[in-house]
Order: sequence, then C-alpha cells, then structure tokens
Amino acid sequence: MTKLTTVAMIATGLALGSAASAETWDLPMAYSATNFHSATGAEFAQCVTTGTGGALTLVTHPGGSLFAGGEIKRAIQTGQVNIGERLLSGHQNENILFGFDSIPFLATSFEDSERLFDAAHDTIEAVLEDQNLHMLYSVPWPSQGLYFKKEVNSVADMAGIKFRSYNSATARLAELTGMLPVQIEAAEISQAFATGVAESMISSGATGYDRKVWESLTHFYDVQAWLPRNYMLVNLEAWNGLDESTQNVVNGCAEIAEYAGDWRSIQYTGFTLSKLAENGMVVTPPGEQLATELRAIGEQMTAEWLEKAGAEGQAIIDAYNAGN
Ligand code: PCA
Repeated sequence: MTKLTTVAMIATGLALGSAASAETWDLPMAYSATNFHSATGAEFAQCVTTGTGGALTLVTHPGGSLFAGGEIKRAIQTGQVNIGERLLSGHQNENILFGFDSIPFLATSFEDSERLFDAAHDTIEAVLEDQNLHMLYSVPWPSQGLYFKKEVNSVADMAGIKFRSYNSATARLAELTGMLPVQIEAAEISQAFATGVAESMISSGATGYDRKVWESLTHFYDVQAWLPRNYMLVNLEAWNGLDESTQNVVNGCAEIAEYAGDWRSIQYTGFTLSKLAENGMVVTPPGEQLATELRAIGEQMTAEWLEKAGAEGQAIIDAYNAGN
C-alpha cells in the first residue's frame, strides 16, 4: 500500500494499525494551572502520553475551563470525559464517606493524613467503583486555615461574616460559628472577595497564594483543621477498555504523580504561608480561646459525621486510631 493511500485511509476514518487504537482524552481540573495539583496532573498527562507512545494522549484543562469543579465528577461518571481531577469531599452530600478527609482535627499533619487515607482507601475505592469510577491517585492539600479581613480571637468575632465554602463540612463549620456560607469554586474566589460576595474562608495557604487573596483579606489563622484530598478519577468502563500495557503505563505514571504531588504539597505549605506574610497578611496560629472553641465545634462535627457514616465510617476511624 502506498503512503498516500494510508494517509487517505486515516483521513477518511479507516485508520490502520496502531493509529486505529490511538485515543485522546480530555482531562478537566478545577484549579489554576500554576497550582501544585494542576502541575502534578500536567506531568501525569505528559507521562501517560509519552509512555504510551501517543496511544493514549491526555490533554489537561486546568482552572475549571472545561468543567467547573462541581461538575467534573459527574462528567467522568457519565462519560462526557473519560478522566479528570476532583476534590471528593465536595460530594459528601452524595455519600458521607467522601467527607472522611474533612473531619476537623482528626488528621492534621501530612503523616496522619496519609494514614487516614490508607485506612479509608479500600472503602472509597469500592464506593467509586459502584459509581462507575476508578481511582488512579490522590494527593492532599496542605492543612486548612481560616482567612478573614479582620482580627478574629473567638467564634463570637465570626458572627454574620460571609464565608466561602467548598464542601458541606466547610458550610457546616460556617453555620456552627454563626457565619453565612456561600459555596464558591476556587477559580472564582478572587472575584468573590473583591466584590464582597464572600469575606472569609477556610482553605490552604496554597489556595490563598494561588488566588492572591491578600488583595482583599488580611488575616490567616493556621488552625490546621484537616487536609482534604484531590483524586485523579477515570471512567470505569473507559479504564476497562484500555489494553493491559496501557493500563500499566497509566498505573506507573499515577504512582509517580502521587509521590510527586505529596512532596509538592509539603514543600508548598511553608512557601505559600511565607508568601501570604510577604504580601502583608498576618499569618499566625489561632489564639487560645479561638483554638479551644474550634476544637469543641470539631468534636460536634466529628460526632455528626460518624452518626451519618455508620459502621463503615466508624471502621475507617477505628483503623486510623489503631495506628496511633
Ligand atoms: N483549596 C481548595 C480545597 C482545599 C484547599 O486548600 C479550595 O479552597 O477550593
């Protein structure tokens, strides 16, 4: 067959040989391209594309440009896209177990977060498989602190403040502290703070840095509430449709991504907190009263989560505590 004929056949969709199985998958991500999760995702995509010799090409779309954060999981489940990255605790309303990583003051260090993830891994994997999803890797955000545009020394100081939430745990925290929750994607928060739609949030130094929140906010209290996780998820049918050698490459790249993402998250913690301070924010641990009052709220939220999560939730916490 002449070269020209082959080209013509590919062009008319009658592709031959390896070209026949080459696929391109769009990979939506919610956070800005410069964010460390997005950087890890971009490297993962490159690793898969290179490793499969282009048989599977992953094209990342950071910043919520293809699907907003809240839509990514459904898009993968329903096959609108085959792969994407998502903060799973944002779907705690669907299944309370997804919120295991947003229980206040349960696991507040990277080490504890890793152990908590190990304790929850198989349960979360099974819940995802039931939803036509397969987990490739997961990376934690740095621990969560409170941002305000004034000094706050007690829960009473928070009354009436408009609070940006990103999942139901953050919304519940707002309710219990007398604040007014409004759910806003990370990609939209600079705008929300600039226009006064929100005046505070709980998040990492990483997100505060990525979104330059010092333009609107003044205080960061490093309360170290929890470390929520992002997950790289793939549509289960699409995953099962890949041949074994492609799956092996994807798994290898996922392992590297998880390692690199963890490392980046740790490094980014100190860097971003110092950048908040350099840009004029007060970055400080909470005062004693605030810390004590938040702990009491944390205990209530833990009890509420356990009540909803039942035996499966309790088993995660027990397995985690058994390692303490
Ligand atoms: N940043 C994300 C989730 C947790 C975090 O640190 C956000 O604020 O949306």
